[in-house]
Amino acid sequence: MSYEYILTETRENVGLITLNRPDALNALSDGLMDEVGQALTSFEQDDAIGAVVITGSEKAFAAGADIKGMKDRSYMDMYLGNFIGRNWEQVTRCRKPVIAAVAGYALGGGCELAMMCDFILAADNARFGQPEIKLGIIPGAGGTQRLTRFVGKSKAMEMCLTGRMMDAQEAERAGLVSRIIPSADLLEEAVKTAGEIAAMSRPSVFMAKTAVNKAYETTLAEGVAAERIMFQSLFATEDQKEGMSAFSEKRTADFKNR
Ligand code: DAK
Repeated sequence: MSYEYILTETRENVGLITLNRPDALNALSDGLMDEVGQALTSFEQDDAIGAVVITGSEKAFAAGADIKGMKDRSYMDMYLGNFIGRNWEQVTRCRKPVIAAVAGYALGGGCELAMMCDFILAADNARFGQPEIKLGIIPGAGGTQRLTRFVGKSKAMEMCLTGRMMDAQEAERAGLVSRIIPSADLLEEAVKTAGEIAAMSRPSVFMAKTAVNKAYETTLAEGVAAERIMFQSLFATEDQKEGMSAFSEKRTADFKNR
């Protein structure tokens, strides 16, 4: 399938989505987000794909939602039309892990999109921010909520109230990104990491993702209880037998996703 605003590609067991509006620093128009949703759905349905990477360009992951597309909208356009609402949560519905590989600007909706992914790998030139306050609005795709959970109230509040950007080092210290990678190696490292995940037993991957996400949605006791049930259920899989046999026999496990 060919798209107008993104590029897609398959690298062995990894699906790669590259945001591709270079003239607008990958500003996230409705059309672009529709295409991201379609691409995610198609990778989700492809059994050969075990994980997905979303990336942008070296200058910008995405500089936010498309300001020029939003500028003249009325309240009723936004509210009744669910403008830039209908297609934004697709990434959070994906069962397969989605990694954000962020170089350059990840601002506003770009930062929010990265935070919707399962984790963020950052190039050393990455810059994260929620500058909506400078436009007379506030974050609208989860920025005030997810950023606060990642970096805590003080830093999130300062960023949302001033629009100040964080560089990659600060983002790593604050827990927003999992690792910093030299810019030139970012995509290769992200695809390699996604490939490693895709080679694991898929039921374990799905359950690990579900269990970690529970930490955001439940009490500690409920999260631990849910984890226990998932842990026990994995002993019903052939892959658990294979994984533990492979360890005992000093060989690499050959998971069948069964
Ligand atoms: N929208 C549209 N065009 C953009 C853009 C954006 N967000 N960001 C950059 N561009 C365009 C510029 O207008 C320029 O186009 P031309 O003028 O050449 O036609 C081109 O990209 C290059 O940008 P600059 O010339 O500005 O490049 P610089 O290197 O000088 O500056 C910059 C880079 C990233 C610092 C600057 O472009 C900038 O400040 N951009 C805006 C950043 C921003 O304010 N982002 C937040 C946007 S509001 C929701 C979902 C999402 C959202 C809300 C609700 N729901 C689901 C309900 C999100 C809202 C937002 O993200």
